[in-house]
Amino acid sequence: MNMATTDQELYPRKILDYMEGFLVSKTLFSACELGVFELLNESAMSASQLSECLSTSEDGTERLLSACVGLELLNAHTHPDGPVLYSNTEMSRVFLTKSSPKSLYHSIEYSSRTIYLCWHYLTDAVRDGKNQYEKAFGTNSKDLFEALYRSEEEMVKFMQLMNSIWNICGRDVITAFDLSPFRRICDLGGCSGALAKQCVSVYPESTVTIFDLPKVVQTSQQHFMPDQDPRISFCEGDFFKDALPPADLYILARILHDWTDQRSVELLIKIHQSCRAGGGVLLVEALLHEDNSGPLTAQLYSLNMLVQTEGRERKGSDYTRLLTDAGFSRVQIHNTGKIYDAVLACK
Ligand code: SAM
Ligand code: ASE
Repeated sequence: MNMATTDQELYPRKILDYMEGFLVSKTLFSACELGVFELLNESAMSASQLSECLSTSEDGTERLLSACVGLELLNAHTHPDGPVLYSNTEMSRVFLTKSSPKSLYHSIEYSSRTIYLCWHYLTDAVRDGKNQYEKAFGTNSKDLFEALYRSEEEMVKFMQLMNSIWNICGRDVITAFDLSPFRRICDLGGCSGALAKQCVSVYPESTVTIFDLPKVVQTSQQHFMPDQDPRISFCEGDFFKDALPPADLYILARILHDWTDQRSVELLIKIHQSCRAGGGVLLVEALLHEDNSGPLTAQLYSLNMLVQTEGRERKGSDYTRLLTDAGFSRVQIHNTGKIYDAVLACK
């Protein structure tokens, strides 16, 4: 037995890291929620100055800041005869401050306030094979999106979560295939419109209709699309019940992973019926490897789909089967190397 193996057995670093991984998440959540990164954007500060501005205990603040330095979320500058001054790292400035165009602040807030609470019931979710809204929030989850949107505030938080990732990896999924032949695009369950914006920026000749539930469309128009882009329009409806707008390409981004195979095929058949010959459907999802060996993010997201939805993350071949069952052909799969991948199929 070599030394490396012996060491691993004596010191189970991975297990210790995993056991306490939630301490890392909670440190990040608290620092964001208290507004640490926001405040440090103005200038470097000492623990005592920060605690004064945030109305927090000096000792607690000092420990939180110190942990953020350990996590490389903050820099600490020591001076021989003054207090330690803390400042944002470049990464914190770009991704953790609210006003940054690439901000993940609202995703972190949703993780902290909703996902973290759902994951308290992960064991129960695995046992029962279904989401745990009833236990976590006391809401009946017969209609999935009624549970997800259990209050106006919760719906806006979910929309902000959906919005933020496309500023970071939207371009990769939209450019995975040449979509320029598809002039009329319909983003089904298009939510806040973040992907639609990416679409018209990459394909300026195209127009995008965002189709979503009425209250989502109204919120999107009011809060997420203040500047009218003539190439982006909205349509209110229920994609399981109502007629779909005519289009050359239908986008389903993070839609099928919410639903069972049966409901997914039901929706894909509806799209196939509304689609013209030569038209297409673009799926945007976090694809699992064919042997289920990874990526870890997709494996963990699939567990999240278990605690939060009726669906799962799937492999490229699973989506190919759903698409062909609904009548689509010429399925192409593109892995982007980031969280979300793209699958294109044609009628
Ligand atoms: N496509 C967006 C994205 O990737 O950021 C949002 C994905 S989100 C997980 C699912 C979206 O589907 C939400 O915007 C939700 O309101 C919408 N949705 C759920 N059920 C729907 C239905 N029956 N009809 C229309 N939209 C629906
Ligand atoms: C959904 C996507 C998400 C439904 C619930 C959700 C996400 C979080 N909660 O369609 C985004 C992906 N992140 C994770 C942790 O799954």
